[in-house]
Amino acid sequence: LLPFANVALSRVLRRRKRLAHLSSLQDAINLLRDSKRIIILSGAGISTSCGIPDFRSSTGLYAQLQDEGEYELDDPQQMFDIRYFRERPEVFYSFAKQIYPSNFFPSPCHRWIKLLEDRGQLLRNYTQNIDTLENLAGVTKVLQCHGSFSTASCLRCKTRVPGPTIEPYIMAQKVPYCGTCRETRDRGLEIRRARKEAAKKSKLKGKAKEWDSGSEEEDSDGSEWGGGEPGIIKPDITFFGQALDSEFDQCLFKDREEVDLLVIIGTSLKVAPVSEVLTHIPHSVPQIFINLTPVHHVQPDICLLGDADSIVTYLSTQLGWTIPPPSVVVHP
Ligand code: CNA
Repeated sequence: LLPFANVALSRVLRRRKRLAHLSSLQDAINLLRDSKRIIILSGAGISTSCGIPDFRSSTGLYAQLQDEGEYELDDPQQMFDIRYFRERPEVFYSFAKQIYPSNFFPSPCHRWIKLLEDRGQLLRNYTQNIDTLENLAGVTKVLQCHGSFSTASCLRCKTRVPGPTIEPYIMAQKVPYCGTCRETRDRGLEIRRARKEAAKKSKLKGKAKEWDSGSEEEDSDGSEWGGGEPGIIKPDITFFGQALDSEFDQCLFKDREEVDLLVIIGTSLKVAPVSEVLTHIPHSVPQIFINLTPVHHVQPDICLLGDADSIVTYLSTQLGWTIPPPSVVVHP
C-alpha cells in the first residue's frame, strides 16, 4: 500500500501537452533518479511534523488565531502585516514566541533535501519557511525567500542585529527597541544640553535662544535624530506588504536557465511572488507536487498527495537512497 495518493491529472487539464505523458509514481521516481539540477520549492508543510503549525491547514496558525480571538485581529493575516505591525508591534510580540524556532529539529523532508544536495542533484531550495530548519539540516544551497529569525532590523535606522539579541524579548513577550537609535538620541540630547550650557556660560544669549528653538535634528550635530521614540526592532521575516530581497529575483533569473526538475513540497502556493516560481521556469521542466491537500489554481505534472515525510521516504526507498538519520544539531 502506498502511504499517499498518486493523483494522475486528466490529460485534458494539463497545462503543457509536451509533458502530458507524465503522471505516474514511476515517472516521479524516474525524474528524481535522472535529474541533476533540481529546484525544491518548499513551504510550511515540511515543518508541521517538527511541531510548527503551517498557516492555512485546519489546525494551522490562521485557524488558531481565528478561534482564540485573543488578539482581536480583523483577519488572522493581520498578524503578519507590516502596516499593522508598525501600529501595534505589541500584538506580534505577544504571539511571536509560538513560532520562534528555538527548539525544533529538521524533519525527514529537510534531511531529504540535504540528501539531494549531497548527491549533487540540488540546484537550490527556495524555502518560504522562516524556521531555518534547512540550515540546521545542513542544506547550504537554500534561499530563505521570506527571510528568517536569524537576524532582526530596526524599522527606523535599519541597524541589523543577530536574531538571538531579541530572543529574550520574544520570550518575555516584550517589544524590543533599537539600541542604536537610543544611543543616537541620547548623544544628540547630550550635545544639545552641552551647547546650551556653553551658551549660558559664555553669555551668548542670542545664540542660546537660537539653539533653544531649534529642532533636535538640527541640534544633534550629525546624529540625524528626528525626535520621537527609538525604532522598533523587527525580525527579518518578510511580512505581507514588504518586498522580497532582490536575491530572490537574481537567483531565479539564473536558475531558470539550468533547472531540469521542479519539486514543490508542503505549500498551498498562495503567497506571491514565490508561488509564481512555477510560471517563471521553462514549460519544458517537469513539476512534481507533494502536499497533504490538493491545490486547484495550478496544474503540476505529477501530484503526490499525503504526508510529505512519508512520501519522500517512500520515494527514497524506491530509489535505493537512504535519508540521513537525524544528527545531533545545536541551535545557533
Ligand atoms: P500554508 O499556506 O500554510 O500551506 C501549507 C501547506 O502544507 C498546506 O497546503 C498543507 O496542506 C500542507 N501540509 C501541511 N502539513 C503537511 C504535511 N505533513 N505533509 C505535506 N503537506 C503538508 O503555508 P505556505 O508555506 O504555503 O505559505 C507561505 C507562508 C507560510 C510563508 O510566508 C511562511 O513564512 C509561512 N509559514 C512558515 C512557517 C515555518 O517557517 N515553518 C510556519 C507557518 C507559516
